Amino acid sequence: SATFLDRKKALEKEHTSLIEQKNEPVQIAGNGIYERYKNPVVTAAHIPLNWRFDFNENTNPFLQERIGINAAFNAGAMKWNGKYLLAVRVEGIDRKSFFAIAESPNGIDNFQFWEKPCVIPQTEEPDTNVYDMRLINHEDGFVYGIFCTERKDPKAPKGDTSSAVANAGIVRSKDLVNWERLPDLISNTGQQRNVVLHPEFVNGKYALYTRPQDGFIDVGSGGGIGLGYVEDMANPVVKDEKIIFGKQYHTIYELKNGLGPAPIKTEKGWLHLAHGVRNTAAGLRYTLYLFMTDLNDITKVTHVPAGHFMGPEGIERVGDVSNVLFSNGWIEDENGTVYIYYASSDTRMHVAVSSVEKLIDYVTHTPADTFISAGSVKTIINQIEKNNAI
Ligand code: M1P
Repeated sequence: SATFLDRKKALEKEHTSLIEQKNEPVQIAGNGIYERYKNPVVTAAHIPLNWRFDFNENTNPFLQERIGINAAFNAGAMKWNGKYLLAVRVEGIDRKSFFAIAESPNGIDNFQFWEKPCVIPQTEEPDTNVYDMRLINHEDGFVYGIFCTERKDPKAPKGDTSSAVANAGIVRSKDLVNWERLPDLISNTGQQRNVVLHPEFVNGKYALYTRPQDGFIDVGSGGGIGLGYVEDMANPVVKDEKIIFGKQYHTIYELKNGLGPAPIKTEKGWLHLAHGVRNTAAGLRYTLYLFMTDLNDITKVTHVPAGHFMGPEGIERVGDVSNVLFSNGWIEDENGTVYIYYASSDTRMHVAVSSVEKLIDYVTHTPADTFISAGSVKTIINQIEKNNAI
């Protein structure tokens, strides 16, 4: 009918104009470290219409949305065949997350999803929910996707229908379409989330950043960013796991932290992007921070600027889980530009743009935390006096 066709046209028009909307840096003097971009790069509304609507007028005369999408966030990222790819955590209104690849020609706008969402083979124990995939182009020739797999806690008492167990699921691919599922991570330090593969071998072994935790949400006596080694990804037993960046009282990572994407190798060291979580009267607050590790000893943290690198601002502060910035993807371009893909409040994806040079400058010259107020005052006075002397 005319109404059906009009509605279809209107939906297509809206969708196309969203996808084709040009992005631009936010016009403020900024902090000189990165530039935020005005529009979110991927949202639930970017999901292709034919994933959501049955376009057969006989079976869907009102052209109703049959499959609703709630959010698109926490994306892994990599450059692939000259395109900027995001492995987006898409969350349906049925609460289930899955992965789907969105591709952009320039890294800042025009992200379009591939034809179908990723098909992740299952292990013997199906994943109830999967999310937060890190994409790692490993020197062994495979692209790995390391993600969180969540299942109901088999030890949950009767009537407890929310306790869950988190672990790292592992897939690998050579074309990002056909994924081979490997066994889930085998670690003896409890549950795992925010597991990331180091892109290079370390003494012939795979090195994995971990985040052991006692419970599903609470890290408990565990926590911190760990590092352990795996000999064979087809039998991913983590050995010699030790914490390289622990949580600490009265910091932005007081309650918990977790690594974001795989680190970027620079001449000064490995650049890391992570998230830190603190508690507030309004609930948990997630911010992003950077640190650097030694090129020859990846367990050694060499630089940690005080405080957060990015915190939620404006619209970013509001969403399904408010006051959250989370990142598990960034792309270093051939010219040293770094595209930092971050999600706000478990709802949408954004980009901020920096460069390897700027990030090294930030990490190596931003004053470190003194962990006490008097120390912060001293750091400020030191800078005032140096400025006065100019
Ligand atoms: O809701 C905020 C984030 O919470 C979890 O992160 P973490 O394990 O560090 O607490 C994850 O579930 C993440 O997906 C989510 O964005």
